[in-house]
Amino acid sequence: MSQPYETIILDTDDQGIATVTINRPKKLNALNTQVLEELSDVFTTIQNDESVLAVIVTGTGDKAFVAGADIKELRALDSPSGKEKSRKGQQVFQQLEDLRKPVVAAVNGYALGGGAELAMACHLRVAGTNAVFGLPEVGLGLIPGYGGTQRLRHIIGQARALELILTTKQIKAEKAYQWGLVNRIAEEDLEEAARSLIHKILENGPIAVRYAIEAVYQSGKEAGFEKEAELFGSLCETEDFVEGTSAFLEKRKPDFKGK
Ligand code: CO8
Repeated sequence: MSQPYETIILDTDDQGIATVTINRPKKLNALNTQVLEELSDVFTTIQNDESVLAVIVTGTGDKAFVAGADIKELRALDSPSGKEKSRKGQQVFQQLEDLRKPVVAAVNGYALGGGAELAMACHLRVAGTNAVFGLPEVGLGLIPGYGGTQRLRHIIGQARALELILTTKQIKAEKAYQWGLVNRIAEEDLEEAARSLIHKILENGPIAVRYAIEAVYQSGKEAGFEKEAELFGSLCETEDFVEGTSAFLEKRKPDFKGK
């Protein structure tokens, strides 16, 4: 699957892993309106394509994942248009988070502002050794506007989230790993590390993986318990559940069919 986007490269391999590459290397892959529109389209395509089993999000080049929202575009915003742009970006990133296929950010350099927010909207994050995370917005007289105030707090906790947002300090891969912002650091090939994480996930029951993502993202403890029980019950009716438990009892590897 390959689509004619100008600012995105979408490639799907024969194992059903789609790679979404933000492709504006001359501007360090900064997110302008066109990138966001194309991303929205790409995420819809991926959602509707059953042959796509998992997604990697990354940026072109070895310097930046995404260096933020396009500051040149931001400069022209006023109150109504700023709010609208923020809402639009939130929606696009939510489309990504709402994919019920594992989404892994492969962070290949600067992930600043909207770039850090994009990585946070992915389900998991693998950092290259050159990854740098930061939320520079208050230094521009702004705040994170693509969901970052909420997601960062969930991922690393309120105190560390506030420290990053209020000081605008940048952290490298090692610190991001210590703080739980990234799941792994790729000591060698970043793409390979992201793929290996995905392969590990795809060994498991596909419906169970989908439902696990759904349950973890259900907000509110009571609603979360309800969702968990409902999905657990549904899984008990699947062939994968019979296969997974039988394989354990028969001391063999399961052969899941996603049914
Ligand atoms: N926007 C636009 N252009 C950018 C951006 C950006 N975020 N980042 C880099 N560029 C451009 C530069 O202007 C430069 O272009 P040109 O060659 O035409 O002058 C080119 O990319 C290369 O950049 P540098 O020369 O600056 O490269 P350096 O290696 O010297 O520096 C840095 C790399 C440190 C990453 C530096 O480019 C930088 O600090 N970039 C800006 C980072 C930033 O502040 N990002 C946050 C933006 S705000 C944001 O993301 C808000 C999100 C929420 C918005 C919600 C409502 C819309």
